[in-house]
Amino acid sequence: VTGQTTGVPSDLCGHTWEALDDEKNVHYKINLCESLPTSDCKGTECAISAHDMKENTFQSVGTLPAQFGDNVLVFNTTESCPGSEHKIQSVINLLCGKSLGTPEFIKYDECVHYFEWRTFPACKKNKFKPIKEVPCYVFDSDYKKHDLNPLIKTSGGHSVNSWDHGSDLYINICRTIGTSVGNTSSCPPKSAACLIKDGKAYDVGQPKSALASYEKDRLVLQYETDNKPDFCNGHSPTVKITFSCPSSGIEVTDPKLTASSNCRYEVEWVTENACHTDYLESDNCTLISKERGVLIDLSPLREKPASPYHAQDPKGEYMYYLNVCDKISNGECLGDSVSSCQKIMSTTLSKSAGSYKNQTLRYSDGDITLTYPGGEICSSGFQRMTVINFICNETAVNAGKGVPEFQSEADCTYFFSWQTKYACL
Ligand code: M6P
Repeated sequence: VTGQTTGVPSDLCGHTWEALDDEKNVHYKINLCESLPTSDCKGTECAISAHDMKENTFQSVGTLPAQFGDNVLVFNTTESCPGSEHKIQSVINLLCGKSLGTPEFIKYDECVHYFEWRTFPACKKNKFKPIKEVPCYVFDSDYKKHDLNPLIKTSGGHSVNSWDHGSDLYINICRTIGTSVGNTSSCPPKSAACLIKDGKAYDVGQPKSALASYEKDRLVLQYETDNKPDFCNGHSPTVKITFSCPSSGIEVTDPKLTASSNCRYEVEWVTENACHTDYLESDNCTLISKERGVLIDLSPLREKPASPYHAQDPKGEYMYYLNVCDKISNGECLGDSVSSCQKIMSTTLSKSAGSYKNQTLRYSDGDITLTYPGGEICSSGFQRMTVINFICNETAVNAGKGVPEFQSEADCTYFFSWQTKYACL
């Protein structure tokens, strides 16, 4: 059975995805378009398997074909749910996201396994569809998730430090550079690695296969292309990017070119983004990591919901109301869990730009960010989202608490910076 026949977005086919219920210790494999090996599914074929890691048992929790409509995928089974009339099922709710993303386990209720997946095929009008993108996360042998989605640029690339001053290498992560602006504006849109040499831009690698891991705390992404620039001595360029999670005492770095003979580029990037996600993220207002010697607590920034912080954009078009790790209720953006509200000054309208329910506090490579997803939907299908970057300032205004400052908007994601003593570690 193929995905095409059921209308499953083809961008999500061709890969076995993984998700984790870390409370119950269940590891899921998900293939929307082709059956998994029977060894994953207790002897039958299935599309979604659940591996109970405590009991070491496997179970089919969904078979093909999926029913697909309104961005919801439903996978049925023929197995009865003990103590009820219905059957074991899985439901995946697709939401518009700016990259391929990853399926996330949400809950298990009455034999139904629920997942949520923020992914570009769920957006309207192909809004964030790249030329090519590959899955950008892995589960390691300890079933810990490593996710490089935060490094993906919607378009453009990261600059690679190189010893060769005559040329500049740019890489996007897991995704093509696309039609971009700035330094990569002359790059071939289908390249994910682009070399600018003597003022000319060359495609030196396109994404083909998913991010992989062959060794603990090291992730590898490989790009290739059929394009053969003259300076490659007859070879087709390849790019191998190795990401490593810094172990104690090792500093994070920018992406660095470590080899480049005959256009075989090797890039090394020591970044905490390569570490497992539970080391980097928290779903509440504190982030404690003994291993890293990190203790972040943003709860002193929380204000009364009726008197939230406010910030205006430089043009004065919008006023934003924000709270930290809590809701706002100042009469704008009605809703019971709005944490970021955008008031449109020329009208009486206001839009929720995100909620503290499902918020993420993340500390990676020195950056503290708080993300509020789940705001009101834009015409692309993307739910407005707020990202606040907290910066250490021991002498911040407002008795050291500081205030949010609006930075920019990119396709219904709103970025703020916030200097505060509570970001000093
Ligand atoms: C409003 C504001 C903007 C946003 C725009 C999106 O004007 O919320 O920040 O970019 O809506 O408009 P649309 O839904 O038409 O894409």
